[in-house]
Amino acid sequence: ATPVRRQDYTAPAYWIRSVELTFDLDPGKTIVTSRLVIERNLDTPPQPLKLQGEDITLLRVQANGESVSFRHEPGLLVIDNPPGDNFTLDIRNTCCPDKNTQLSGLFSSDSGLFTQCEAEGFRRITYFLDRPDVMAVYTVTLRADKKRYPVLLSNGNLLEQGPLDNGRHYAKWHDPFRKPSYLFALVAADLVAREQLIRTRSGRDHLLQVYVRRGDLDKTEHAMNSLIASIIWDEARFKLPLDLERFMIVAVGDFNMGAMENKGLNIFNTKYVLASPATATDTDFMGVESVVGHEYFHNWTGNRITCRDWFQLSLKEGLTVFRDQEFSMDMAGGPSARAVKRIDDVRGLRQVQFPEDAGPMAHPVRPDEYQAINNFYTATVYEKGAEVVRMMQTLVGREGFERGMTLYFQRHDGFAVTCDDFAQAIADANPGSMLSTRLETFKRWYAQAGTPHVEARGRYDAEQRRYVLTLSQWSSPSAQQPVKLPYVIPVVMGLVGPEGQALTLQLEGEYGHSGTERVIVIDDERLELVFVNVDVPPVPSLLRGFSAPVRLDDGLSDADLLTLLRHDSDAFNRWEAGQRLALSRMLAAVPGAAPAVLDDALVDALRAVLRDPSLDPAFKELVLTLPTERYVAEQLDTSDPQRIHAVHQALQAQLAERLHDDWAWAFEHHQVTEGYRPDSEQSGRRALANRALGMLVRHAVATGDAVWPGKAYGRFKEAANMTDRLGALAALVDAHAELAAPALERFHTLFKDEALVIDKWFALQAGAPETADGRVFTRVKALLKHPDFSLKNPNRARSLVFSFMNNPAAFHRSDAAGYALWAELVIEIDAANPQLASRLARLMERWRRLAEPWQSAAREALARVAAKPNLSDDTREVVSRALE
Ligand code: B3K
Ligand code: ZN
Repeated sequence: ATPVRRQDYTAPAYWIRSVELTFDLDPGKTIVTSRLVIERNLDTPPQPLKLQGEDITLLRVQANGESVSFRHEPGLLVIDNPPGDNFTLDIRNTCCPDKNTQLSGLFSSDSGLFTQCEAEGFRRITYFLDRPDVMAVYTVTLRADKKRYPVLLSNGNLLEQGPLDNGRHYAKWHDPFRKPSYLFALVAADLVAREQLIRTRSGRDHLLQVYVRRGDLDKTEHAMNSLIASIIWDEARFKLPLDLERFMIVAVGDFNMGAMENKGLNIFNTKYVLASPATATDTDFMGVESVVGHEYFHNWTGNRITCRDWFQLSLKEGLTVFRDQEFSMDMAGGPSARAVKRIDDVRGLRQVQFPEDAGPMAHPVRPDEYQAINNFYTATVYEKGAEVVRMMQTLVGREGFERGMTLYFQRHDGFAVTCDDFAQAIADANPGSMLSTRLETFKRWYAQAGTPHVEARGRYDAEQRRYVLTLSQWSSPSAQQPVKLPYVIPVVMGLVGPEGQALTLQLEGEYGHSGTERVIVIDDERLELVFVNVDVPPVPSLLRGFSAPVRLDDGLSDADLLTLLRHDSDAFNRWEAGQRLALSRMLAAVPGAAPAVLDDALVDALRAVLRDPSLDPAFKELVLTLPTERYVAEQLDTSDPQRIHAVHQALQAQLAERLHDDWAWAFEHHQVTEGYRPDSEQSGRRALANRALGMLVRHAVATGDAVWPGKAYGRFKEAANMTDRLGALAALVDAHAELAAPALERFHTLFKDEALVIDKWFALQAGAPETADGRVFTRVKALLKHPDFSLKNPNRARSLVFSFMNNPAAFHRSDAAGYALWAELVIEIDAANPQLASRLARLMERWRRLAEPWQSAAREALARVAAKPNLSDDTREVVSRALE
């Protein structure tokens, strides 16, 4: 396929002002009737009307009620001579939900019919100008069998409903807000709803509904609470009210992603709606809260103001991720819980986005070209995009950012705009700020791909009581962008004294500055700062809270890092210091053959954190978690996955052994005995207890002791909630304890009817640490044939296949059997569901970093997939970029 380029954007030749749709719904053949009120865009030269359509069959087309001549081009219905500048177009076509295995457009899932239109799914329903800058008002009539599909939903407000002949019924919906086609949705299914009436600040009443399958109603309370919390939060923080009389969330079991923000009718993967203490973990509860928040926040950032074109995707996604991160932080509570959330987010960013930005799929936050738009729903557009918004907030302050948001809505509400428009609004609301004075430089964050490097070096002059800090930045060139220009990088920093005291930050030439933390801004290749009145040699604590998405080399010694780990007032940097210490041990051990060693200094420091009564359990759990194998691999130019695994395992074993008594203490002292609440306080205790149990069982299995495995089994059996139950099960499975097998069997029997729990059952087994004799791989092969396994359901496919392929030592086998399986599955899945297949394909994109024999074997597997003639554009783009 020829790539689509950002520079080629032109305004649409026609506008569609209103749409009337009628659906005669049937899973085998649905008839769609569409009446479009069309207006020529007089700013463009006269040209044919070209409507997109894909996998649909045209029955009839008329203009102004009369026949009109038309022709087909690939993917298009072309009307060369429309009757004038204003006309109505009537189209009738069919589509087939049952055959729609891509899950884009109108598709069948067990409980009914659902749609997914972002990015280009609407054209799979009917012919349309399927682009986000064409916004219309929709009126939708749904007709379907009443017994099979008792619930008929679309965007907006219900106008009327009633019976029809032959056991059918209908419902008519009207959405008063203009919207692009990607926000259209319908649902026809056998569902029940949890309902809640609320009155918002302005005194308006709203009906909130969460639709699920019969039998799942008891798992909807948390989603409803999260929705209410989101509504309250957006009004309080950004003065953005709910603008709809009715707001619906619908859960569906077959879905390619997490959820979709269709106006007034969010459609969700069941994974992000259903949660009960017995079936969902604390992490699942948090996931529901953040995704419900995310989709709700899109109502303003995405729906009220949408994207001009798909290159601007981060306009809505980066901003909305930022908003959901802020929401989750505010929900989490105090400073420590906020820091835990931030650490989690940064861990994700560095583990997924940084590698993406250094690999063949690297692209700017605002991409310049694509082959398949669905490949650009990436960590760069989402998570790095959110970091760009966060940096804006850091540069203009929280209030300044809120002012900027207000201006953004004043200027652009109801329109389809660009990332430039957003940055301009935030800057204009903050004249004189570093964002406004350096806006063009700042916007390089949108334009340049890759992760910048920042180097920091300090020099202390005891005699002059001065500390000179030099900061410099550089970025590696890439194929598309051989020259990279400097960025605007906000660095939140402090100076920490040897006893841990926070030092006052006074720059040369300043008088009376007394703060101990400030934001310094690097806006060129180099910056030198001179701090005066510094009485002791300081340790710099830079990039606090990870204030910019960069790779920082601060040259700190172990002693410096231990000081930060002990004392830094910034929880993020405290955690980071511990990670850096552990990472350097691993990196030192990887090249050699000698085993990795956890030295006393680090063990003592980790013990001190674990035992510190002033720290939160959730934070302790993060500090005592080693960097992942994947993160270690990313620090190396060439990686040997098996060696990294061996080093990782060796350090884990030492951590288990040397802190044995401390783990036992931690386990005993962090039990939650009161009723289950999925809040940060309780979940922190459960996380630490589970981590401790994992360590204790690991050590016991290694030493042949049966006590802790027995305790874990008992806990697994008696657990009052899924977090504890899965934690105990994971302890047994990860340690390859003998009791793992009976526990897994029991777990399966208990939850055989809970699809989301069975997903966990698969994922746990596929993600366990691999053994020398390849037990995990053998298990995965067997599980692929398990009667409960299916590649058709994306959640299930992800639970087994993606978990396995994200498990480095199990996947990167020296006999290449993991890669052979990868190639086979990518090809098989691609034939049915290209979006899912291309996600799987991407798991191989870092192959050039692998040492031999893995590298050659990976190239061969990629070549095998690339040689397939009928590959989808999605998968083709991924494998060909990987092989370039
Ligand atoms: N906007 C959707 C993602 C659509 C993905 C299409 N391949 C969900 C979200 O980001 O909220
Ligand atoms: Zn989103």
